Amino acid sequence: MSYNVVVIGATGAVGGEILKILEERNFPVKELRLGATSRSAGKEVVFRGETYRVVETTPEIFDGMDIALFAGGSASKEFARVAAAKGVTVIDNSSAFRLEPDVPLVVPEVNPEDVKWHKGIIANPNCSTIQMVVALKPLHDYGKIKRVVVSTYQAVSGAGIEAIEELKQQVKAYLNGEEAVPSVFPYPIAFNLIPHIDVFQDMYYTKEEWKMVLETQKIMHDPEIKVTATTVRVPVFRSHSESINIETEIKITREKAIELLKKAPGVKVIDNPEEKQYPMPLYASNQDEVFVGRIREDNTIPNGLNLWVVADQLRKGAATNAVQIAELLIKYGCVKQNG
Ligand code: 2RA
Repeated sequence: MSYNVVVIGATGAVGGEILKILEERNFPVKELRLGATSRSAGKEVVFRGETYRVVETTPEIFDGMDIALFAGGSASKEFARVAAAKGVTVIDNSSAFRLEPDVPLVVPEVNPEDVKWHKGIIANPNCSTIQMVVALKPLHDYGKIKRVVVSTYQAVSGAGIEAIEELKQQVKAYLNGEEAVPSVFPYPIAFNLIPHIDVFQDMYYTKEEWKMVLETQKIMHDPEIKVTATTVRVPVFRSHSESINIETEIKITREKAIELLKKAPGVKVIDNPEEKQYPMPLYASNQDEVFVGRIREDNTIPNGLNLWVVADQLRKGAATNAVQIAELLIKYGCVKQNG
């Protein structure tokens, strides 16, 4: 069986990856439509050797479609409920619906069954949350995590295609002795770090930091897990890294953690200090696994563990996770066919 699929935000960094991944995973696409803002309408995109013209997103684009993949941004608020009302099953990568009680927030390696209770919209979590929960799930199942302290090192592509250009331009400018003028970010990102992602909210934490707290609790079905986050933009093009410290109820040794993580779906352990082997963004890019390394016990508390977690945030942190959700929906028979 194949499905009519519409991708909204098809020309952005995540939209482009969604199309690549639909193609790579041989997703059963019958008809494909591509929507974007009026600024990007008219652009051409090649999918499975055929050229498609991107159109401006309007309510009509959803007519007769079965699955809508929203790459993120303001289109979600404007059109996701419209699409769902037309019987289209929406997978949404924006933050608009993630914490709504009637919207499942799904990471297929962690809470796949949640897709079954969707009411038209399934939310894709934030990139930094996805890679963290994939790594933490097997440890939580074994030792029950009480507290997580996470610091992120987030690539510029998390802020879109313009942010990639901004880093390139600023590196060139800096090396030419010219001024690096910021536009996407509040300060120069080349040769710098910016401890500020998204807007500031309660208690001087940013929205990105609150996402890691609240989304983790929803995905793990555990409002008791305490998470505190510091999210930082770094001058890396692709793949987010995270330094994670956890405290568990039951002690998890380094050896046990490695054993659990090696068996966990979607996880690849790279942890061989003698050979200088650990995950790094350059090597995680364009892959779907969540890479975990630098696994060591925290000797300042009885049951603590430190981890270093790296993943391609455009793929597993966004597009791959969204397409995996679509695959799960099909597997569980949770997609209405309208076409
Ligand atoms: C970022 N978390 O990296 C965002 C993307 N979803 O800015």
